[in-house]
Order: sequence, then C-alpha cells, then structure tokens
Amino acid sequence: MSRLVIVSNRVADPRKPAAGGLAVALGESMKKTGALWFGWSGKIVETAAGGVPGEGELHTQKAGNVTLVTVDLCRQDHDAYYLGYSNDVLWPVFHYRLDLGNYEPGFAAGYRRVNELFARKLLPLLKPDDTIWVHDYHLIPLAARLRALGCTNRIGFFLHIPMPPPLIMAAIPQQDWLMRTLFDYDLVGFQSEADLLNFSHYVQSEAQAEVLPDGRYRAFNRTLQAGAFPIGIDVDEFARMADTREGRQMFQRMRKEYSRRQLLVGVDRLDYSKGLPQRIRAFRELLVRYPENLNSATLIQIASPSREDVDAYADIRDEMANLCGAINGDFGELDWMPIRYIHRTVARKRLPGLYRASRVGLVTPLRDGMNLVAKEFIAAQDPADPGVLVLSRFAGAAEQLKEALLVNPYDIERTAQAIQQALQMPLDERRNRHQALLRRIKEQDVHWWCETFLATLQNLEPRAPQCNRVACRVKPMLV
Ligand code: GDG
Repeated sequence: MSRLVIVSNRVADPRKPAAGGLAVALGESMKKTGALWFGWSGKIVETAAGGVPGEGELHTQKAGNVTLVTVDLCRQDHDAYYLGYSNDVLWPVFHYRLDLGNYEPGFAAGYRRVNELFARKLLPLLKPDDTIWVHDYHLIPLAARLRALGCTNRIGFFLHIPMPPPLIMAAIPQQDWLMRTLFDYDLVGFQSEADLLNFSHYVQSEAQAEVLPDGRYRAFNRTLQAGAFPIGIDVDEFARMADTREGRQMFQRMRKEYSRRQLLVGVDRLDYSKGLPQRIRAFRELLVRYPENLNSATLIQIASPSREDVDAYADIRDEMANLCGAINGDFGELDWMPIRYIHRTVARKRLPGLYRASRVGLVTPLRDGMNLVAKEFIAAQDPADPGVLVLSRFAGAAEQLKEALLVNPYDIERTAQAIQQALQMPLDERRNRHQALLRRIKEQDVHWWCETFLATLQNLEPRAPQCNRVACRVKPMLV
C-alpha cells in the first residue's frame, strides 16, 4: 500500500485527542502505512533572513510513524495568502457572501506564491508511489504547481466548504484559473450532492467540460473524477467521551443547574456563515410568540473566537454582544437569564455533557459545507430521552439528516415555530427521529469518509508524466 501524504493549511499531532476528529481519523489511515503531513507551521517570520516572500524555513517532527513537516511564512505571504485570499475572498464567496469579499489584486499573488512555496518544499520529500491528499480552499492550485514541477503521483482534493453556483463563483476575478487548476487533481471531493452539482454546472457552462461516465469530467485536456463524500464524526469516540467521568459530571451539573428550565444549545466558531444573529432573533421571537417559555427556555450559545484579524469577524462579535445583551435586558429576571452567551473556546471534553443535557440543539448556518456540531449533538444524546436537532437546510448536513427539524434560518418566525415544536415534541417522536439520525451518522462516520475517499483515489489509474521537470520549471504560472 502506498504511503499517504496529507497537505493542509495547518497540521496537528494525530496522537493528541485535542487535535480533533479529523486529525484522529486521518491519523488512523496514516498510522497504517506511515505518513507525511505537510502544512504551515503557524509561525510568521518578520526578519529579513526568513522574511522573504515565497520563502520559509522547514521544520520536521516525528509523531509516531507520522512525519509532520511544516513551513514558516513571512508576514507578507501570511497576510495575502491566509488573511487575504483564503479568508477574505474564497471563504466569503464560497459561502455565497459576495458582499463581504475583498478582491484586492495583491491577495491572489500571495496565494499563488504560498502554493508555489508548498509545492517546491514538498516535492523533494515525495516518493514515486505516494498518494497525496490535499485539503481545503487554501490549497486549490497546489496540484497544478506540483504537476508543473513534474509530480505524477495520484493527488486528491477535498473541499470542506460549500461549492457555490457558477454565477457566484464568477465574482472571483481569478475564477477561471482556480477552476482550471482543479483539473490537475485526479479526484475532487465535495461535502454534498448539491456542491457536486454546482461544480458540474460550472465546468460544463464555463469550461465546456465533457461529462464522462462514473463521475468523470474532461476539460483542459485532462480528466478528473468528482464525487460527494460527506464528512462524518467519530461517533464512537464522541459517545465514549460522553461516558467518561468528566463527561458525566458535566451532564449532571448542567441537569442540576437547569432542572427547572428547558435548555437549548448552540456551539459555533464565531463566523458570519453560522447564522448566529438570525438564531438569536429567532430565539427572541420564540419568547415573544410563545410566552410559556419565559422563565424557562435558556439558550447556552458558545461562540468560540475565530479569525479575529479579519474585519468582518469583528463586526459580528459586536452584533452578537449587542443582541444577546438586549434580550437579557428585555426579558431577564432576577433568577433567569434567557441567553448565556460565551465568547470563549470551551474544552472539548465538556461538549458531550452539554449537548446531552440540552433539549434542543440549534445548528442554523446561513451556509455550511457540512457542520459537524449537528452530528456531535446527535451522537451525544441519550437514546432513551434524546434532544431534538433544529438544523438549517443550508448546511451540507441537511442532505443526510432529514429527520432533524429543517429550517430556513432567514425566516425568523418559522424558525421560532420549529424551536417551539422541538421544545414540545413528545418522547416517542423524539426517539424515532433520533434513532434514524444516529443510524445515519454511524453509517457514514469519519472513518467511512476517509476510507471511501482514499479507496476511490487509489483505484484510479496513475497519470502519465505530462512534461519534464526542466521544461516545467520555467513555465510561468498563469493567473
Ligand atoms: C469546516 C466547514 C465542515 C466549536 N466551538 C468549540 C469547538 N468547536 C468545534 C465543534 C466542531 C468544530 O469545532 C466545528 O466544526 P464545523 O463543522 O461546525 O465547522 P467549521 O469549523 O466551519 O469547519 C464545515 C468542517 O470544516 C469539516 O469538514 O463541516 O462545514 O466550515 O467539532 O465541536 N470545540 C471546542 N470548543 C469550542 O468552543 N473544544
């Protein structure tokens, strides 16, 4: 079996549970064959020696039989590639927020430089039969840069965020270049069928791609395979975490503290894609329309700080603080606060108990690739007395989780109605819905996701060399 090489913006030690489900799942595949994980070190260098755009020092570290190799970025590259193009252009546009995109021309050049840097640093570390799996929107053109340097390995790409429809994509000034570079991958994976369809429409309408059998597309003289591979969570590990001493303690503390209340929970990175202000407004509407919830319904909203150096994130932070403060001011009593708003990161081991103690889980993004919180909420429930998931139809997870109460998060009134329905739902119905949801997240858990993607990639024919290294090295990168 060939060695696995993972490339992502950041790397994590797969032996540490704090690294999260993705690192653990990838870690299992990596441990089987030994692996290399390549990414940015997280370090920004300011000094002249390392602070040259497009250059960066390499660091190597062993984590069991996984080798972690990371590269530093200089301030200029970091700002243009990470803050700029990745998080101020691709993130908003791929989440359908053209209004929030900042299309500064210098960003694209930095993005191109860092992808080039990753390719140059990674290439000498590769073995001929390595399977390479590149993750997410930071690294779309990586395969193209590797191919230009002569790499013929199998390369797969997984997009963790949504794929927008062609006319949204068209707002990105470099959209044609970006999409063309996707054809240097052998396999491109999306979270949902809807994303795959958007991709298919784009390549047919904008690149005159030919649609071949078995999910293959031919354009730019190259063929790629594309598919939907909905990411899952490690359901068993999450259930185990709920059952540890700390997990149980957290659950009991919450149940005791809120014994006279109905608890609702939201857990999100504080990101404008997550629909947080709309959710808070729907909760306010619930209190107004269904006053029996006064003095009872309590929303714990965890909004962990995220990308605070991007402007749009500071705006949403202020908006949330104001909205939550106003609701507590208008409705709160001496012994009841409707919203507990926590703008901090909560330890992972406390999440299962919190989810399990909650009657309702609110997962209402305006747009989301998948949304793992929805799956974590289901995994943590007591099957004998489960809570109800209220889920946005615009989360990738909605394609799989049909037994949740699906809502349009822009429709404040009907979202409030759905929350009320969740709060009032009889035990039998809660159990039936939960059983179906749990089965679904177990069938397609994170191990299924990882194995299915890699098996599909490894079954593809390796591509023939397309150019020799010397010729390609001088080929300019077209943007
Ligand atoms: C991207 C895509 C896709 C959140 N707050 C805390 C905390 N979290 C954890 C959750 C969950 C994870 O972070 C968030 O995952 P999501 O899937 O909800 O969202 P993104 O971070 O936007 O992830 C998304 C995902 O990639 C995977 O492909 O599903 O669509 O946007 O695990 O529990 N964890 C801790 N404290 C917090 O305060 N410990």
